[in-house]
Amino acid sequence: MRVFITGIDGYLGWTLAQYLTARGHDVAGADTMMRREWVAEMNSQSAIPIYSREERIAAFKERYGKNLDFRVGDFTDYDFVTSFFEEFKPEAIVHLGQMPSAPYSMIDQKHTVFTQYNNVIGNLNILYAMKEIVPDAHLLKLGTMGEYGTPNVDIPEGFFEIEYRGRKDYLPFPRQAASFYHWSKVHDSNNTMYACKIWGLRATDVMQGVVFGTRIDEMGENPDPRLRTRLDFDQCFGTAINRFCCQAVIGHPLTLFGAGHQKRGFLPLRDSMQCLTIALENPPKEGEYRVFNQFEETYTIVELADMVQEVAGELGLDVDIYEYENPRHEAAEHYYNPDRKHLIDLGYKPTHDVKAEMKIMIQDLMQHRDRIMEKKDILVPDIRWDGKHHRSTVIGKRSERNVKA
Ligand code: USQ
Repeated sequence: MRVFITGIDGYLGWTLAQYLTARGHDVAGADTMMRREWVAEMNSQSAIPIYSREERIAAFKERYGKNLDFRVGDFTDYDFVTSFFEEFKPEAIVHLGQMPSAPYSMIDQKHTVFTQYNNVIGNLNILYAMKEIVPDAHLLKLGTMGEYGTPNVDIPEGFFEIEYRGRKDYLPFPRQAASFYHWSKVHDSNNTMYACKIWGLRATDVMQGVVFGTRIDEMGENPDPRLRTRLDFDQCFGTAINRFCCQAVIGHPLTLFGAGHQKRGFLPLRDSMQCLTIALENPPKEGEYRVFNQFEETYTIVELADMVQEVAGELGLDVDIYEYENPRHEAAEHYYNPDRKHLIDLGYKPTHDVKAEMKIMIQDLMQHRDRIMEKKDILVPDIRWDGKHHRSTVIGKRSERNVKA
């Protein structure tokens, strides 16, 4: 299948290009290369060194024997999108090329507007380009579990049956996002659903949980460093487990926001690749807009911090867990029970061994301890949802209350 990946230089995109090529798909892609700049703006760097576009393309050719058409371009530039589609004629588009950070979107007016413009307009351009050039292609759009927020009822996969004043309907489940970034994804979901309805496009909207991990088997046992994907640990682009593993490697206390009772869906990088591929290889029907919730399991943040502490301990790393003042506006205690049936029905086999994955990560990261150490001062967050930015203070060591939680 000819698969076009937007965001091919990113954490997921660079990995997916390899995963799909190893399975015999024909991949091309584009990237603004802006992720590299955003992380530099955070005064940070990827813990795993990443190489230039040219070096990545050369390593790709050596390992997979294929010339990768990987271009630099902006998806808010409609001419760029249409000219690439005209040439490559994708059968599927995996849209990963967006600004992915909740804290980054909450910095100030400029960052909020940039996030929503970049994400919403880029997605609209892709929808229009599909309609004009490849109307039968399948859009696999990366959404987020964060679109739903944390309602006090079970979370279905996109839609639910509702009875109201004696009448029934099958409607989109309410979205209650918790950052302007997450709202940008909600806007994308609405636009994508509508485009399928009026133009007969086919799309899968993936509500993905928080991804963690440093590698996939396809990269090889001792991967060529040019094939490795990035791994961020700053407050904006590092996600919870990835940050905790980096913190453990340098002996920095794990940064629980609040007591860490927030519950989220998580999945290893290899599961994310498996799920996206299952969705690609089982496309929706013409005009169908479907929603998949994509995660391995739900955990509280403190459960994850405990696991990282335990695994780090087995590797001889002594690490504390601290509670910090939560810079975000999010529910500290809440019900959380999302479905994830669609992907399982199509054959998704969750990895389940989260600790084994953490162990691989920590071992990988131990080789790059110096790169994390160099940036240790940026680990504690200072971007706050109320706009009154200041570095979060320590509330105390992981509390007794948590041990019983
Ligand atoms: N958290 C901590 N300590 C940290 C970092 C995070 O306690 O050092 C907590 C946060 O308060 C939050 C939870 O961990 O409750 C998850 O935070 P995160 O930064 O790992 O993830 P999030 O901001 O939700 O965003 C990430 C990705 C985003 C994706 C989303 C999926 O950056 O692109 O959409 O995960 S989900 O969370 O399901 O919406």
